[in-house]
Amino acid sequence: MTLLKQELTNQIPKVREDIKNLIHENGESQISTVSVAQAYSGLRGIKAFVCDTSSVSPEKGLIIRGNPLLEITHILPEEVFFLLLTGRLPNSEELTDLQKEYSKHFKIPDYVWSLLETLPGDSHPMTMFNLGILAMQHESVFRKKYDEGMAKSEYWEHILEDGIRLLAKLPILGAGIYRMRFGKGDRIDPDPNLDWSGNFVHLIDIPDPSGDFHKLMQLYFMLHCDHEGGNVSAFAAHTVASALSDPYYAVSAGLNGLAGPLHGLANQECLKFVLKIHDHFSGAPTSEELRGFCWDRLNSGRVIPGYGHAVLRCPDPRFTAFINFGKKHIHGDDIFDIVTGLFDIVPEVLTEQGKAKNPWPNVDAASGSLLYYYGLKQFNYYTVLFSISRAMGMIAQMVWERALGIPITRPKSVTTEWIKKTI
Ligand code: HAX
Repeated sequence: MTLLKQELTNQIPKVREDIKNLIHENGESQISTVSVAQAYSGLRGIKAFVCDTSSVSPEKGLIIRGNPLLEITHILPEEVFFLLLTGRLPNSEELTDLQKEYSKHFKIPDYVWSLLETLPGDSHPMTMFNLGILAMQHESVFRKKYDEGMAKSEYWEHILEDGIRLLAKLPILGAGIYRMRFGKGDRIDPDPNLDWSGNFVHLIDIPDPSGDFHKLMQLYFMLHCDHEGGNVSAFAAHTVASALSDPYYAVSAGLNGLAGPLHGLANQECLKFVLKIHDHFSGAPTSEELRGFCWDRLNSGRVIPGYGHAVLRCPDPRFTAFINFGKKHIHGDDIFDIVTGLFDIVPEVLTEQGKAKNPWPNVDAASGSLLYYYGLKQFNYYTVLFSISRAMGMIAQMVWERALGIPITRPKSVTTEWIKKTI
């Protein structure tokens, strides 16, 4: 048994008991109401289910198990996964134990690569990535145990087992897709002595003499890990997993939502937008030129990618973390300068336009410029990186949902006629 599983085995009975008592004593207390406008507005702001892995404060952004994001940007993705699941950071023995467990499950079945090779050469990397995950559903331990008749109390253990096996493979799957899709030659074998992000850097084989690209990927994979439960990808994964579909089905479903331009695909759209500005002005424009470019975009009826958010009402701390990294490591780069220039202009422009409730940048506004700087220039690949990381949050949420016996998701929809009669 991994030390991570041991820790959860200790915690779960206490949390089960605590929640049982909470429901027993306060089960009828109201925590939210729903207005007619909300029913027509993507359920915005309705507090209707629980996610303890992380929370998002409109004024402070992402808080992971009580830790404001900017206070833990130094931790490894492996550490953040342990934190999401258990509420505390692993000690060095627990960290090594988890990394060792990952290294046992690096192998991606050959049929996955064969399947991906049959796709059209210009397939979107997210399609390839999600298909790869779905194909590996064949390997699900949860599914096999369910078919054998496992007890409900054991569900979480096999969700965790599938989750760890899947997480072990994701940087390898992602890097293999990068090499296949962009003609980078044969796949490279993973190295069990490298950390999760280090293996990714090793496998895509972008030269990294300073080690800064490795540091960027550690930060990148850490920052994107989770964003509470109500965003499109987490909620989709939560819903699918609630039907007892295994983590391969549920993560793939969630990531199909992440592939939308209003969600995770915004990082690709954002760099596209920045490169367009660069081409248009043959370099970094002046503030006035940038302002005019943003207004032209808005006046053509399009959103400014990387800005706005359904919950946040402040600059996203994930954006701040990336900008801090860029300011430390990148000097005299037009693309990064355009990104910082946009931060000076866009909030003002969006506020003047008066539509967006949050004029501030989100996570996707800065990440692409850093990847581009280090030589990862194929921007239609960027959402795959987001996905490799976000799977951690989805899996951590799923483990707890099954541990707590949360039933199948089934909110009630109503008809417009019903609303008119009822109000
Ligand atoms: N540029 C232009 N207009 C914007 C805008 C932006 N960046 N953000 C919001 N608006 C507009 C909306 O399109 C909406 O217009 P309509 O009334 O004409 O429909 C209006 O402002 C009100 O929207 P809102 O309530 O502020 O925002 P929503 O909660 O509906 O949507 C979005 C949140 C993130 C989808 C939105 O801000 C957006 O489209 N942003 C650009 C795309 C983007 O960066 N997405 C990534 C978000 C972070 C994420 O999930 N990453 O994975």
